[in-house]
Amino acid sequence: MVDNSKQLTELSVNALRFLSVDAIQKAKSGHPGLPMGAAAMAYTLWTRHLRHAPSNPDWLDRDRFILSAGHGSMLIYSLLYLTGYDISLDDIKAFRTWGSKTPGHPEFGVTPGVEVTTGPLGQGVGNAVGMAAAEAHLAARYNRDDLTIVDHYTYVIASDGDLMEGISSEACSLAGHLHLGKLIVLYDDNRISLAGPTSLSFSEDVEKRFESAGWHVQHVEDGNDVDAIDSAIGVAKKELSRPSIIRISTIIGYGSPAKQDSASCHGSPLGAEEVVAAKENLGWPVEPVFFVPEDVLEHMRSAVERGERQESEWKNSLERYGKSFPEEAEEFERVMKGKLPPDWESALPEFESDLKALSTRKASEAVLQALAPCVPELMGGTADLNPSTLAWLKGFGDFQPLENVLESVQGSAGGEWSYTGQNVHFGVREHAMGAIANGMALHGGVIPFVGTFFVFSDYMRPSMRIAALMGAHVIYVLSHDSIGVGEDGPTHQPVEHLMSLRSMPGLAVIRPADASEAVEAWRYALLNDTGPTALVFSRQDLPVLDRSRCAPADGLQKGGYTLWESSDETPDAILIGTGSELQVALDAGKILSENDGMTVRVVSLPCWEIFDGQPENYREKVFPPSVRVRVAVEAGITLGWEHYVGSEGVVIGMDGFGASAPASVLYEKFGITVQNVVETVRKRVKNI
Ligand SMILES: Cc1ncc(C[n+]2csc(CCOP(=O)(O)OP(=O)(O)O)c2C)c(N)n1
Repeated sequence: MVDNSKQLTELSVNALRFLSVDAIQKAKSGHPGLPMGAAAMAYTLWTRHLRHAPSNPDWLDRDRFILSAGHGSMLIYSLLYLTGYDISLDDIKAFRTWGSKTPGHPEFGVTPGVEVTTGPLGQGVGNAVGMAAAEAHLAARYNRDDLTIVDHYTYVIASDGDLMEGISSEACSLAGHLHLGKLIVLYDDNRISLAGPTSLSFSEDVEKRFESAGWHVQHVEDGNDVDAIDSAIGVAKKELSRPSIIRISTIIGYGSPAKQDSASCHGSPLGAEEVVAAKENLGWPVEPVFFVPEDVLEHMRSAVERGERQESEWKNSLERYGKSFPEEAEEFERVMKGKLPPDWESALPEFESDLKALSTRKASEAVLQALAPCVPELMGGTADLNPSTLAWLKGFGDFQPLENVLESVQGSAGGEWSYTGQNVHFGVREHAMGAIANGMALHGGVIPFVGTFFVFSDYMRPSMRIAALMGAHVIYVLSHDSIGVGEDGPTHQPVEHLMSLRSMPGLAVIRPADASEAVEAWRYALLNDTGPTALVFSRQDLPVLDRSRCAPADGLQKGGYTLWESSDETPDAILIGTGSELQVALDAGKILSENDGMTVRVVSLPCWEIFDGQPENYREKVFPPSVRVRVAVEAGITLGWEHYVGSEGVVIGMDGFGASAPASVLYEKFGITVQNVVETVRKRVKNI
C-alpha cells in the first residue's frame, strides 16, 4: 500500500541525492556517484520495507541494513538523518571531519544506525550472511509456533566492487547452500567502478552466478523506478527458501549532466559548477545548500512513529512469549545482551600434570565440549578443518537448513541438522568465514568462534582487522601454530603470523603453553566481549605443567607472569617463552640454575596485548629493568621481541621459513633447543 504521491517520492529521492552531494562538496572529498545512482532503491527500501526504529537503533528485532559499498557512506548518513535517527543536519555538514558522527566510511559504534563498519569492499556482504545466519539460528532456537520473537530480514546494498571481491563469492555461495531466505541483496549495477567501466574487468553474468549458487534472482531495469523496486523487494521478502538478489540497473551519478555514467563521479566531489548543473537538471533548488523540503522531512520522519509502533508490537509479543516460556525468554534476553550465564566458569575443566602430554588444540576441544552445555550462545566452526582444529561442539547439531537433513556428512559434529545446530560448516572459505563471524557477533545473541590453521589466518586477516576495528566479540581458533606442524612443510608452518597479528590494534593474540593455559585462554576469550581474541594452539602434544611447582595458569589473565624462578632474588637472567617453547625455556632455566648456579626466572608470555595493558608496577615486577640478560624463545619471526628483551637481549626464533620434516628434527635444525638457550644465556652473561 503506497499512499505517498509521486511528487513527494521524487522529492525525497532527490533530497537523498542532494544532501549527499552537498555534504561531499563541503567536505571536498567523498563519493557522490553511488548516493545519486542508488537513491531510489535506498528510498524504497527504507520507507516501504525496512522495519526499524530510529528512536531505538538497537531494537533487537529490527531489520538489519548494510551498505556494503561503504564508500557511498553519505547515502546512509542521509537516510539516517531523514528518517529521524540521532543525526543532525550539523552532523551531515561535518561529514569526514575530526570527531564527527559521519566519518568517511560507515563505522560501527560511531554513528547510530550503522550496523557494521564497511569500506573494504565485499566485507559487508559477508557480514550480512552472518547476520542472516544468526537470525535463522535464533529464530529456530527461540520462536514457538504462534509466538515469534525473532523475525527480521537482512538487507544489503552491494556494488560492482562488492561482487568482484572474492569474499562475496565465498559468502554468497554459503548463503545459497544454507538457504538463508531472509537475506536480500540490492545490487547497484551501474557498470562503473573506480578506474573506469566494469567492462574493463568484469564481464561475468552475475544473475547466472547467483542462480547457480541457489539464489532467487530478479532484475529491475530502471533504477529510478520506485514502484518496480518496491514490488521486487516485496517478491524477495516472500521468497523464504532462498536468499534473494535484485539486480537493479542504475546510472552512477544520476542527474549530473557532465559526470553521470562515468567514473569521474565515483570518487571525488562533483565540483561547484556541476553541483549547480545537477540540481538544475533534476529541478532542485540550487540554494540553500543542504535543503530538505518540509514535507519530505515529515514524510521520511514518519519512520519514527512507525518504528515505535512496530517495536511496541514486538515488545507485546515478547511479553506473551515470556509468560508461556519464561526460561527461554530469560535466556533470549541474556544472550541478546551479550551477558554470559552466571555459572559458566564452573564448567571449565582442569588438567592435572600427571596427565600425559596433550596438544593445546586438544585441550581447547575439551574446553569447548565442557562449555557447550552451559553456554548455548556458542556457535561456530571451521573452514573445513574441524577434525584438525577441533573447534566444534560435539552433539550440538549442524547449522543447516532442514532441506539438507537427509544428506550425510563425514566429520560432522553429530546431533541434528537444522538451523538450531551450533556447528557451522563454512567450507574452505576463510575470508568469508571471518566476515560472517563479524556479522554474527554484531547481530548479537551468539558468540561466534571460527577456526582454521594458523597459517591460513592470512586468508581471514582482512575480516579480523575489521573485527578489531569494530570491537566485535569474535573468537578465532587457530591451530597448528608453528614449525611444530612438521612434515606438511613451510606452506603450512606459520612463521610471521604471531608478530603480524600482534601488530593489529585491538586483537588479543594468545598462545597458550599447555592445557591449563588453554583453559585460561578460553576464559579470557569469552570474557573479552569488547574485541576479538585469537587463540593459537599447537598441533603437537605438550606436557601439562606441574602447577604445584610453578605458578598457576591464571597468570595468563595478566598476559604474562613469572612461571618459575630459582629463587626470589633479582634474577641474573630472564628467559621468556610462549606456547610450545615455554617448556624449552623452563628446561634451560633449570639447567642454568642447577649447573651454573645462576638465579633464573622463566616468564610465560602468552599474550602481549594483555600484558602491555597491565600497570607498570606489575610489568616491572615481571621484568625488573635492572635485569639485562633476557632471552626470548619462540618458534616465530624474531622481529618485535626487542620490546621485551631490550637491545641487549637475545631472541631465539625463526628468521626464515620452515621446512618439511618431523617437528623434532625442525626444532633441532633451527636451533630452538634447550641446549641453544642454555649456551646463549651463558654467552650473554659473560659478555654483558
Ligand atoms: C577491498 C577494497 N579494495 C579497493 C577499494 C578501493 N575502492 C573503493 S570504491 C572502489 C570501486 C568502486 O566501484 P563500485 O564498487 O562499482 O562502486 P561505484 O563506483 O558504483 O560507486 C574501489 C576499488 C576498497 N574500498 N576496498
